[in-house]
Amino acid sequence: MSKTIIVSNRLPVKIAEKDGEFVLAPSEGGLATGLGSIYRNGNNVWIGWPGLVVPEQKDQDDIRQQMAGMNLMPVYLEQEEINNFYEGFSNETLWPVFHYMAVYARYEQGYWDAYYRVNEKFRDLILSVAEPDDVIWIHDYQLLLLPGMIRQALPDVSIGFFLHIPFPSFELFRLIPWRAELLEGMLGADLLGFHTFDDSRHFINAVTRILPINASANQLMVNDRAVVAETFPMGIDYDKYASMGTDAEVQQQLRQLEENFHGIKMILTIDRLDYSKGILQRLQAFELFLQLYPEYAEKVVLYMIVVPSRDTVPQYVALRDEIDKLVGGINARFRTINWHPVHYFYRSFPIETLSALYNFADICLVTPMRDGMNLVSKEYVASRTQNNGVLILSEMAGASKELIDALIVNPNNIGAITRALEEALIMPLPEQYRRMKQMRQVVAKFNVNHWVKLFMDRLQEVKQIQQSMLARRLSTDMQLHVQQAYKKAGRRAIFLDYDGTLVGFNVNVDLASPDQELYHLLRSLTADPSNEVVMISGRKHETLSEWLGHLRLHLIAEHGAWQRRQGGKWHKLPGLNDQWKQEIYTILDTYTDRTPGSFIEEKSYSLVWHYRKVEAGLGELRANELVGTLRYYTSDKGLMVLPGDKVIEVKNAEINKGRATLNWLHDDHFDFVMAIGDDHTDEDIFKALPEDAITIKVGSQVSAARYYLRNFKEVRQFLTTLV
Ligand code: GDG
Repeated sequence: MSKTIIVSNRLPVKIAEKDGEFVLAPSEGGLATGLGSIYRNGNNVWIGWPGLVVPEQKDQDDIRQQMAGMNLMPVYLEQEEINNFYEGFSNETLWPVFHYMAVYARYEQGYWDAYYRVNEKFRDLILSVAEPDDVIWIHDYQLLLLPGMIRQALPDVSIGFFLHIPFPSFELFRLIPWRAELLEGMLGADLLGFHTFDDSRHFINAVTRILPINASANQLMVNDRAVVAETFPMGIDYDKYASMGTDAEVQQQLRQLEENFHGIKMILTIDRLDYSKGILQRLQAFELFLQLYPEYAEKVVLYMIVVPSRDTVPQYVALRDEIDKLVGGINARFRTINWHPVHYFYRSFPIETLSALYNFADICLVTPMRDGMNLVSKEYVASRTQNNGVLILSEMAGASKELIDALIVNPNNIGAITRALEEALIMPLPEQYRRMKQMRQVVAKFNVNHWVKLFMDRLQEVKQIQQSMLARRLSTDMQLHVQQAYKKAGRRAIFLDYDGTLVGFNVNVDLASPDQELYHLLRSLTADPSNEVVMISGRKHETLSEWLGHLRLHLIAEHGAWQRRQGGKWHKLPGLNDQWKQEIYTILDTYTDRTPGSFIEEKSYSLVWHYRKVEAGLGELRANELVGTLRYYTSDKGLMVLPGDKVIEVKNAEINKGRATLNWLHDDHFDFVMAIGDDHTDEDIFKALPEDAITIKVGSQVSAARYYLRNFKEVRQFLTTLV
């Protein structure tokens, strides 16, 4: 039976050493809860680092054995690996760049080497237990190379990947010297999950800019494998936070808080120590607030928990010192005999304490500079079962895309945070109820179990898409069938598209003339008297004459506007008009003027706007705009707008490769009909031909064709096997 393997840098476990013995206890993080329903079942397992260095072999064995009973498997790391892989590449290279703090990033070859080696270490342990029909779900930025490494060893295994931190814009990501390797690693997965739409968009953008890979919407084709990048905003264990308020221990702590802070409004903030969390800016905002609104003296406190983290990294040490200084400064400046404004704790607390604080605090202030999601904001919302309380939330946190009823602020705007604090403090109860109720509904519905289910279901769907694509691939076996049918047939009609089908994509349209190999292939194909080979292209008839006119080929040009039987003259489709061209030309011309690198190609019955030489991104943007404009102007003129590979073509609606194909076949009988093409316009041929025809799409996108081949090289190879 297939199993599920969860992989993350840290295992969901706490290990304490007591009298030389290791005591293991499950840790209660959100991810552990959400995935608990998975990894604890049957043969399933969670693989990761246990969180401490265990030098002795016998201790390693002891922990491994204890973990086996908990469905956990440890990857042991040495101190050097923790320094370079974890604190180094993960936290001093990837973390700052992915959180838009590129000035903090260090690009050290030694860090990268360790990152690579540790990813290999994870791979080896996974491969020792994984089987081809297992599902592997890998988490987070410490393991970006792992999907690719596993894919190499197990080409068909199902791999999901989820990134818990933001994926930065291409302009940031490209700074990393190993950017291509990182993307290739990630693309080993079948499904890549991100917290927000922007993250997945940035990822797709980085892939298409850095690697020779095309995307269609959120699907990327990686060597024939469809890889999907999608948004799965992570949720929390809603029920746990919603019900914890009634826990005896929490109640006890709540009473204590009520006693200590009677008549005082509490502003709560909870973060791991990190420069991405905006802790300094938040303190500055609170200081400004106390200065601007002196009437709140003795009436409000900032209750700030900072959980120690990464305190061997220099920036974190510096940050901690600065927080100390700022807190000290504010308290010294504003405190009275009965009151000091900032209650600051640099330590972690049991979850009961957090729950009591979530229940007690009037305001939760969450202002990260960047945050993948931010679970604290959701935990506060889930805890507010009375629907009162106000959440102030940074627009840079992934959570702000869902919790739109929070007071949303730009964390760099100290003035705005200050105003939001005042707004929160005076917000009428009905308004608090309205906002909190909406947010609680969101957090309740999109909880962590929902998140896990959505991701796992989607991963399964992606696998199915891949399998159905695979079934269409014209494999060597299938080719054999086609060869047999070809041999048996007495009369054959073969329709071949030109660009993208017989030759590759060329930035210069005029440079795509046939090479010697292609001439040779076409000559052999047409030498067989049983073959009628039709070159059916969108190119101008003059071009086809010049390149191919001397061969024993039938030619159809401009998608069917012109036809020439072998040895005969060119005929154009009767009744076509080209009066429309002038007006449309003017529109295309304005786009050409605005878009450096674009140009217009004029054919007898069509106009083509080319943008293959335009800056990546700009071309697509203008093309989208242009299609919109053209649809409006062409709707009443009997014209069609066809977006293609870096082109947009406008032509008479009567012209269509499918119709041209049927016309050509009219009144004739063939016992073997085959068509090969790569773009939109070839779909008309595939649809027009009878079901028993051999239709082959070049490229594995969705198509009406029965089979597909990967590229023009495969087409040439395949045709060669026929002759
Ligand atoms: C990364 C991304 C993304 C905090 N203090 C204590 C404590 N906590 C718990 C909170 C919360 C968790 O830690 C913090 O989660 P965040 O989401 O706020 O931040 P990161 O740790 O940076 O997490 C983040 C997340 O991954 C999930 O994808 O949201 O954007 O950076 O659950 O309650 N727990 C206990 N004591 C504490 O003192 N027990």
